[in-house]
Amino acid sequence: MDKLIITAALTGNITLPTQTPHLPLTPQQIIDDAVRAAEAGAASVHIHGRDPNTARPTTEPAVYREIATGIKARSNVIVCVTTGGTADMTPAQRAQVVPALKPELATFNTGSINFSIHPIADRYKDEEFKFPWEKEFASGTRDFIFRNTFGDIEKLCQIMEENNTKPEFEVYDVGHLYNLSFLIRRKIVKTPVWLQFVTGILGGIGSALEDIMYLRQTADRLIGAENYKWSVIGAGYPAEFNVGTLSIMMGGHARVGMEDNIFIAKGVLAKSNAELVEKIVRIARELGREIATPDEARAILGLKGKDKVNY
Ligand code: KMH
Ligand code: ZN
Repeated sequence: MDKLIITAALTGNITLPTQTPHLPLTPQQIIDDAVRAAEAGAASVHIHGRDPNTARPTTEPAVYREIATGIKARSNVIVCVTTGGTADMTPAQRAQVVPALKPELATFNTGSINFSIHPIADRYKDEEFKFPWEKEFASGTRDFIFRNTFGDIEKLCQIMEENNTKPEFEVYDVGHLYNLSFLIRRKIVKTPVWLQFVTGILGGIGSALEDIMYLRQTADRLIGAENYKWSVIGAGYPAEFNVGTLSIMMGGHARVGMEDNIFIAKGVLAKSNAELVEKIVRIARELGREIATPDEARAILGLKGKDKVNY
């Protein structure tokens, strides 16, 4: 088995500041958390930017540049930028960070789905929200279609290729593997591919053992076991650690972090992203799986290297 690539997803764009006081929000907090997560064992950090004044998710390239530059100055960790954006952003706006930063890795969402966090809005009274935008932001996702049409995907493929950025393909359901296999057959996407199976999102596949097995078997059948590396993102607790453990046992890789889950144990908030990384490292060690350094992860994934980014 390859050494384990741990990704830390530090802040995301669906976790609300109201949900946890430990969510890094400002560029400096995100940089500090990235460095600590890397010291704990993360080979890659997945970053989203937030407006420094309002904490609202943003695709403003200057914010991403500040975060990526700050991380690069202090750590060898791989920086994977999001192209996910939020409900009010067009696919073109979501992609603009790729030509701006030419990162080693960027997320690539492989199909359109309902993507909703509206039940979270119902958990809080109006006066409990920390920021004025949060309630509407969360409840508005009831009608949100996360748009990733074939047209959007083709454009993003071109942008990624032009900037020599490797896509981290986010697969939220089995149909997304069929989308990817179509793109591979049409030679729009080249193998080997790097997949993240995202489970437990309201609108996508669940986090049951059978779901993971089925994603894996379908990827083997459609893409070929030798043509991809895979990781898992189990949204929520305990899914983050349950599907992570399963992936560690099966030879896949694992993502943890407050974008996906805010708990370190049942009802106990994680105090930092590093704490979540430390837990998955402990699980991996118990199961005899070694942890990949950033350079080992670069070799496993075939990345261009951090001397070829534009920040
Ligand atoms: N914005 C969410 C709907 C990614 O980072 O690429 C999904 C998302 C995933 O942001
Ligand atoms: Zn993300």
